[in-house]
Amino acid sequence: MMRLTTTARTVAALSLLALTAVTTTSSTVARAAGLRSCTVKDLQAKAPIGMTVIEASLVPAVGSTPAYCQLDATVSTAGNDVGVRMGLPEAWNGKFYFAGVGGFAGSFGSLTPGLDRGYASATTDTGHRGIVTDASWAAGNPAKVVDYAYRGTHASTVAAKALSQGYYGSALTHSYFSGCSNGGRQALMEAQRYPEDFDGIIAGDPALGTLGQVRRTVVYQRMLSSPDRFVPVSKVSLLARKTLEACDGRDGLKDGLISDPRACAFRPETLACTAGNGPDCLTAGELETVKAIYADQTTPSGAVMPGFPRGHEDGATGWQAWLTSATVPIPGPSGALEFSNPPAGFRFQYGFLQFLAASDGRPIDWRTFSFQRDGARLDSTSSMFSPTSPDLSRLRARGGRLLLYHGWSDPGISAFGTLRYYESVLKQAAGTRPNTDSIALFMVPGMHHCQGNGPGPNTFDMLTALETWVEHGTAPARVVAWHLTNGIVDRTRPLCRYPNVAKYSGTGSIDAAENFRCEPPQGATGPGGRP
Ligand SMILES: [Ca+2]
Repeated sequence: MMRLTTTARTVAALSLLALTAVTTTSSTVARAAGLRSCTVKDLQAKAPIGMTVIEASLVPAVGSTPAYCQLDATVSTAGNDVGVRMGLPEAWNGKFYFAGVGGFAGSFGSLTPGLDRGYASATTDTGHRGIVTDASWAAGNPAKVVDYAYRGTHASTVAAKALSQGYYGSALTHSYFSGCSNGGRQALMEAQRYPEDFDGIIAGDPALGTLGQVRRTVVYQRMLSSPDRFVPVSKVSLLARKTLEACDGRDGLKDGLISDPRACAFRPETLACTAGNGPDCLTAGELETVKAIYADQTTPSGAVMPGFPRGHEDGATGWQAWLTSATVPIPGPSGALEFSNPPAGFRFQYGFLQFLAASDGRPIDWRTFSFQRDGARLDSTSSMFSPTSPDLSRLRARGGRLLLYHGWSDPGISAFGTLRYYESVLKQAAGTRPNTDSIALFMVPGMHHCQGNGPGPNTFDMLTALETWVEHGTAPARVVAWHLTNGIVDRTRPLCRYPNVAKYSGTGSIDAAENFRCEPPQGATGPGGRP
């Protein structure tokens, strides 16, 4: 037997390794070039009619995201082309994921949550390009308006599902949608209009369309009618301190969180200045604005536009970002007050009334809008933008699931609106079976608008809860949320399926989820109720 020197053995071993490497590379290349080619030409061959693939490239694995084929495409609708982005992972889990997008859309949602789990993933710009606060694309473009309202999401979903099946040569086992804010609105539109598109749908902090926008208009008309109505950041912080002092313990645990604002009966009038303005009181003008934000507004026909829950008003993602602005409004060219740095809520109501709301296509001036004069102009577009139909019978009939969540302290879209919608669905379904087996709601204490924002545990994984529900029939009862400070988890807490709330067991850290149980709430908190 030939004796190999150390060097020879090393060379032999290296050759074997090299051979293995070549073999592996060859088979990967063969698979990629054959079954799963990521070129425009090969993807186009598998795309459905009406879908045009524009760009495609393989994206290497990075961090928790596996290697995938990314493609951009358009899907034709009547009078418009809708942009679609897809990510098709090499290691596929057999399922489909669609990501919603916020504001007035115009860009793609993140595919990462789907790709990281091996989903064939897709998202749409809803038929136009632009920044999320811009609605000017809608002027003179009724087809783009319909696509933004609901049609673009459906058309993209149908096309992206077909291309995914063609790409993998296999049927999809399950399809899921997840979105927050306008993405939550897209989610509800899918559940109500196209329940065959998804097996499971997550609607987070959903925008509820026309009345939500017009409520903002009504509040800004008052807020910007006089300089003394502006509420500076320092006074928002005062309000947040006082609501917390009054209401933290009302949920049974002094933990810096108002877990159920319906139990918080704090009256801002108790902060009224008695001897001129000062740092620890609210002037009459400031109080007017605070009360308008908390209060329900009502249309002449009696429709309620819910106010905002009390608590956790301050912070960079709180009222100053969405409702009141961080900078003092100043007189514009006409002499009327204008925001130099408008809060997001102002930008959205402005764009909505200017470019989207009127069925006749003419702009509505937010400052002079009146329900008596202009209300009828909103009627025919209202159902197009507003995902408020309580009838989910078609979703129920096919065994579909809708999972809702909403930050109790969301200053952008009132949590009371989502609670009302949830209750309207249960009421509509009363007497049918299954009643509550197709919809679940999780209220998130101390969360501002969508995940990652606000002082409460605000980051959580609803997709796993939804997968378990859809694929194994186990409805979610408890989802653990966590709060991060500088990237470090400093509190975990269960979110409980409504109407249950998280109750401290009485022992152990109040920052650890395992020391909390989900239980029915104590005390009187009626349907959609207020204290
Ligand atoms: Ca508390």
